[in-house]
Amino acid sequence: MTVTAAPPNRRRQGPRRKGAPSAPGRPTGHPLSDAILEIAFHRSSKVVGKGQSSLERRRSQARGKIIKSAGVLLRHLRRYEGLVDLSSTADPFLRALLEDAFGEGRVARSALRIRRARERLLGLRQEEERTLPKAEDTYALSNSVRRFYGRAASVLFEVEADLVRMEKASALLRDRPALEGGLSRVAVVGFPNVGKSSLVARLTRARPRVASYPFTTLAVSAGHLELRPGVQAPVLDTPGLRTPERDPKHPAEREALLALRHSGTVAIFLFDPTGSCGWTMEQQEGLLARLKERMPEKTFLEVENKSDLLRSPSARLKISCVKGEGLDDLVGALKGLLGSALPPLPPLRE
Ligand SMILES: Nc1nc2c(ncn2[C@@H]2O[C@H](COP(=O)(O)OP(=O)(O)OP(=O)(O)O)[C@@H](O)[C@H]2O)c(=O)[nH]1
Ligand SMILES: [Mg+2]
Repeated sequence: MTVTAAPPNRRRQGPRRKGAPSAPGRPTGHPLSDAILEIAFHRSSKVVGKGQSSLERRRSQARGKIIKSAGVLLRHLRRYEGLVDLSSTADPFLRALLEDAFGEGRVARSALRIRRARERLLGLRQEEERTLPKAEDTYALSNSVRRFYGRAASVLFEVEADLVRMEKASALLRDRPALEGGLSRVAVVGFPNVGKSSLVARLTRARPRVASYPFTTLAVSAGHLELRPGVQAPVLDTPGLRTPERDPKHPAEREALLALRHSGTVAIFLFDPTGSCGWTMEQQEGLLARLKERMPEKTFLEVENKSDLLRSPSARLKISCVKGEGLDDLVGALKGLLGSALPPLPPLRE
């Protein structure tokens, strides 16, 4: 659908037409497109024409306005299109997070629609540029500019939802860590409130929020543990997990599952045997058993936290994040398990 938008000096030209970019501050169904159009039209309103005669100056000005506004619009669309890295080299966890939040392929389709909108804009610009030399008077010239503005506005309005989606997708990923590390990426998982963030703070320089209530952590973050000089493993702090089912209701739990699925071969499953987290050992063991069933390729390093309060008779590693006990043993065990995921040591010099 093509609509006609008013040129930037529309206030002098009477009431705003249907579909035209709105006055600033006026709520519309396409605030992002409006904002971009506003910038483009404002910039193009500054264009002055050159030429011997008045008609030639108006012709050059009309051409300049179309080229300037198209340039601004194309730049903005290109920026939105590239807001999120959707290439096959993008982190699989981040891609899975986007699929979970927006639906399969939705963000990629939005990027594609924005690219098509750019192509359409380019086509419209060329079309209008071709008509300018044929314009015989200033009326025809301003008509040409107005037609371009209107068509450009229609193109942007059509991708408004896609622009919004790209912005939301980029905001979702903004706080997420750039997760390198591939196979050596270690996710710390467990029920809420068992001390996962406390452990990540102990093992790395990261300082995630720690508090005595469940779901303090709502998004994955990462710190780095030095395994040997120059080799670091990203350690992922994850939100608490209460169910291993594919589709938990809480988005933070889904994120924890995705982080686990897309982390390396070794994960730490953290228990709180004191029950002060709010869940019993039976419940925690049940969760671990289901996770093992669902992800048989993973090795879960089973660790009991809060040993300053309770040391159970189990054979599991015992740590206290509050006292800093047992952490060396934990790091030693991690290094052993991660051995094959690490790059080989450089050969010794003779
Ligand atoms: N006594 C004792 N308390 C601990 C220990 N580790 C953590 N805590 C406490 O347990 C509570 C939860 O710690 P967090 O590190 O926030 O737990 P979490 O697993 O990250 O919690 P969520 O982010 O909500 O899933 C806090 O009050 C911590 O101080 C420990 O070794 N001993
Ligand atoms: Mg936490």
